[in-house]
Amino acid sequence: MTATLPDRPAIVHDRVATLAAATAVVRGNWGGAYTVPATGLYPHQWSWDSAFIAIGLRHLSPRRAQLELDSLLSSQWADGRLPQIVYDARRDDDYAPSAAFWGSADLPGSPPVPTTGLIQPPVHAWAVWLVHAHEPAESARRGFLERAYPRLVAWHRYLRERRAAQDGLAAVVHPWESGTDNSPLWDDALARVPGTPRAPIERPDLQHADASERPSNKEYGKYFWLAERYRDHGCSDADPDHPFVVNDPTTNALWARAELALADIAEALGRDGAAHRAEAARIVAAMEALWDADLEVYVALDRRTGELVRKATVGGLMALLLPADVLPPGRADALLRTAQGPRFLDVDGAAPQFMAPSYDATAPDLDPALYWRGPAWFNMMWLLLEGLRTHGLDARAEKYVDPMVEAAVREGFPEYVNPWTGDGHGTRSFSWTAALTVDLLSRTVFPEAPAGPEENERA
Ligand code: 2M8
Repeated sequence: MTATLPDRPAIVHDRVATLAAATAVVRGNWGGAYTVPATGLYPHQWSWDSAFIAIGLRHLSPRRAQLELDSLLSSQWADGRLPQIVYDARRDDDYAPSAAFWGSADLPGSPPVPTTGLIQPPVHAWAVWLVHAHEPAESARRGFLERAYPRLVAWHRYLRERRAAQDGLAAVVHPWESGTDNSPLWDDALARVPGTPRAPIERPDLQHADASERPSNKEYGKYFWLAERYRDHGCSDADPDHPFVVNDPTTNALWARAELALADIAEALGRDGAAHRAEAARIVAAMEALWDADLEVYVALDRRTGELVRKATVGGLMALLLPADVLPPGRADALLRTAQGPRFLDVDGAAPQFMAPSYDATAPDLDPALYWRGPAWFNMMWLLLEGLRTHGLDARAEKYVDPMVEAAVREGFPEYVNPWTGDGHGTRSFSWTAALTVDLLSRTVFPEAPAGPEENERA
């Protein structure tokens, strides 16, 4: 199969070999009940990573995909939150902040396993639905939806009651909660956060990734300070002076998308999905507060100042995951213009990006190699391709698949890449890069993915 990347000669990549290589990475990172994002840099279970990983795993082993999500859902707090990280106690020195830092066992309503108190974007209900819909008989046989549905409802209730009480939009209280950790969207809010935590700032991450590609020590000081503050208030969401409270466009768009998935799940269980569809519509209506009509993208809203953060990021396009009739009139067209324009895919440009940068390609401070400040991420591009498909641009989406997965395999399934050259950055053998490669190839190229040894687990 021939694919082209800008500024590179035609590339020959073998879809069968790419699928096999991606499958090997996903299997290699399996830890028994879930998949670590990367064995060195990220040695625990991460919340939204598990959702993306399950979307790939469903092609390899529906049972394993269910287990991935079941294990995350079983780490739910009494208030419904799904934690950002579920720790593997055996690896507690290998990532910071550690389970010991959070001491979740001492916090009210925490689960029996050690976790952080923070959250990540709510893509889980959609992942549960995609895993179910891939093999409904297997899902029904194991009662997957019956088990997941009440937990997902509780998770969304946590967002609504604890994070969205003020204006109907879910707020993040730490950049880690957004999943887009050091996006330029957080710079202004972080500016008022002290960088002097009590705990020593540990950086085991720098043993696995180049310091120039990770957040700085200055940023880490603020990250630790904010995490301490949230923990010291019992992770209760009741701290009126918490300095970082921001409405994130990615979190809210994915929440609305996940409500539609909850409606599908409810209906598959013979219940009424109408309340979930109404909730999706309510979130979309609340998101009008985040719409920037000049940039034609959703942006962030700093709840402490009431100011919009008027910067275009790939997360601001995620409302494309919602059908046109759920969005305000004309909104899908505006988002598609932005997605395909110079800030992101630049489809009519001289050297179009082969993946959407995480941050506005026309911004003078874009850095194509620096963590969430310009490089392209495979989960965001996968979501954007889903968004194009949602609005009937299947053929356009398909054109990106080969260059994207070719870069993934050539660079050893990197955490992120330069959106113009495809050069890899961050850690390698990164699970969601490999899992989403499996997904893209399995469903668009190989509807019948080669069966692996896990097939035996179906018994
Ligand atoms: C990155 O975030 C973690 C903190 O959660 C980190 O930088 O140490 C982000 O890319 C996040 O989106 C991702 O879930 C996590 C694990 O892959 O890594």
